[in-house]
Amino acid sequence: MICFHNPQHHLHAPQHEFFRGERVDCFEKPARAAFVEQALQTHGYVLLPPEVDAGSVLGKVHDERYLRFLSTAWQQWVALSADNAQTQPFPSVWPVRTLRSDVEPENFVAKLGLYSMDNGTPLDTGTWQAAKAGADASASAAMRVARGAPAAFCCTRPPGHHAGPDFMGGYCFLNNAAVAAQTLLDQGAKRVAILDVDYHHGNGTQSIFYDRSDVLFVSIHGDPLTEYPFYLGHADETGAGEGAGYNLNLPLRAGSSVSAWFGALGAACERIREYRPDGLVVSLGLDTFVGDPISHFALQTSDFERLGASLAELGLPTVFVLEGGYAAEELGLNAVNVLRAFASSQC
Ligand code: Q9C
Ligand code: ZN
Repeated sequence: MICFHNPQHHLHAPQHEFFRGERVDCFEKPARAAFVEQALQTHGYVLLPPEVDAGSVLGKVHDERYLRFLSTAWQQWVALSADNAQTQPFPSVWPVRTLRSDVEPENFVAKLGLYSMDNGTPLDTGTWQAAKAGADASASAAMRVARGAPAAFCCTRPPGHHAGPDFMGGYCFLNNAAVAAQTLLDQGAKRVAILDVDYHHGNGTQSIFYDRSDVLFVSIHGDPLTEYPFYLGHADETGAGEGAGYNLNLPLRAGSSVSAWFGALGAACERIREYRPDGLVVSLGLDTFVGDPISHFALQTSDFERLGASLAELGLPTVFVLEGGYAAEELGLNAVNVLRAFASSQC
């Protein structure tokens, strides 16, 4: 399988995040991608650097105002004080209900709140460079599939599926899966399905395509009643306007069994078949793994082979995009197991 990687991912390496009120080391760290790259190479995969500029596609899935902010945020932060180069900015105020989000404030932290859904997504000096190169890698994988490759994998971080049209959150800045789907459409696909198997609901991806029928979004995730992102991902979110009927959420309670998870995967695949898409984008979060430190499903390393084989049965040109997964050392084999089982079952 064709694999793209993100040669700039290490430029996003924030020091800490907040967890239960305490500063802790970031779960979303460079070692994650390094372990996946290493496992891919061990299994004979070649890692290609990005070969497409995602710039124009990014403008179709994110708001211009947000992209302008994100691409200059670190410079804005450091311009406030030279010491800021050693300090991570965090938002502390948000435009919740009744407050205005149409006027961009001049205060930097207020801007950061306007463009963030949480305080768990720290910016670093190279966040934009890393996120943009990741979007380029995702567009590159989609472009290869659009040109006839049966499948491609984008090995990148930071992840993307929590990033919405105009906000970052959940360690995500640019929505790589949305970039892949939009690339397939721009290259001639009429319908694209996105299947999000990350433990957390892909709220950003859902929001980007919620009122569109050319992208079907299907997600299996921890029930937002108790799991991040909390405020989206319920079963009654089925799409709006043109997009009515083209969004399917399959929430499972935290602690659900492996057999319940594969039951949901069966329902997801059935809906995707019915949609008859020209291509599939898989938001490949690996935080469904039993050993994940922040998630509560129980997939074993061998279950990722079963996932890959099930996806191959759809018989669709497929772009895999890495999302979450925080048991860093195990990510490599879990990712490789999905890809190898997919490739060996694909007919
Ligand atoms: N502050 C992805 O898997 N909250 N994002 C964790 C620590 C956010 C996970 C709690 C979890 C986001 C792409
Ligand atoms: Zn996740």
